[in-house]
Amino acid sequence: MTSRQFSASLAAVKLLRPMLQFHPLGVAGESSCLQLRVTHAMKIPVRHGLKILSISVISGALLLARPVLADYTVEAVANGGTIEGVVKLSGAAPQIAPIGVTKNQDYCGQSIPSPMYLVGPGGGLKNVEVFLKDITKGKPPSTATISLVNEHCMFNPRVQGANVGQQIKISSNDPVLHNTHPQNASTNATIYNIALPFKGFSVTKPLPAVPQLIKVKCDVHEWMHAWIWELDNPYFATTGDDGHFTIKDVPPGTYTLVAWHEAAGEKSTSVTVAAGKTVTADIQLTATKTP
Ligand SMILES: [Cu+2]
Repeated sequence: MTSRQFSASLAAVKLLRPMLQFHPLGVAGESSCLQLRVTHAMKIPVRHGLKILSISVISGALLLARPVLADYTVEAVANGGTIEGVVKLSGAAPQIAPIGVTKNQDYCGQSIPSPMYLVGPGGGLKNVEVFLKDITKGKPPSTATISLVNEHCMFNPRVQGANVGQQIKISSNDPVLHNTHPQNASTNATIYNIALPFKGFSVTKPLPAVPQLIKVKCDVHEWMHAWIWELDNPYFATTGDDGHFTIKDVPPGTYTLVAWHEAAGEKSTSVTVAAGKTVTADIQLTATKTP
């Protein structure tokens, strides 16, 4: 880090200090100067929804045992089935005006196309989170660290799924000050609030111990939003550019499949999975809500 970057960091911290609430469980992972270093063993209490078998924090390295999800049992899935489909909007997508950029216009530009309704050539809707709601056993939960990047004055990805027990790497590819402020989408309770003062800065944090829909905002750029569906089972997928999704290794049975979109709302449907078979579950959402 150069002295100029360091000075910029200090200025950013002073600016954002009133807004920042560093989470007591948080441990910065890759940040180079604002990193919180923990050098002693630390006990973390067991919380509802997640039993952490053992945690040791030694010289800044966080070692986590695999979490045990409260209402989900891991078991081998032999000859599981696949759920796949395409999420579409019924009717044409509403025309949403571009975002008017009000800050850092020299870098962010004057306007940014709205990412709300991204409809592919075949009518598929991007950024829909599709997941099983009531599955209680099956393949192991996801453990990889998920990523949320501040990039071109937007968050990337805009929507993603995750499991309780996963960590999130929050980073910036922009040479402007951002902050990343995840909140419980129902209560607006702050989960943590991370300042990202310069390009290349990153922080890795644990996701909350309780499954929830997380809404992420940047307080510097009010148009920046992202959503993380934190779930207690690994059967989820986010639709891509063509609106398609695939959920694999599902134990045979009948489940509730939920599709959620930030503006088109949520729809549930029943889906029956047979051993070794693929079941198609195409979903239509209605674009009733506009900003
Ligand atoms: Cu920002």
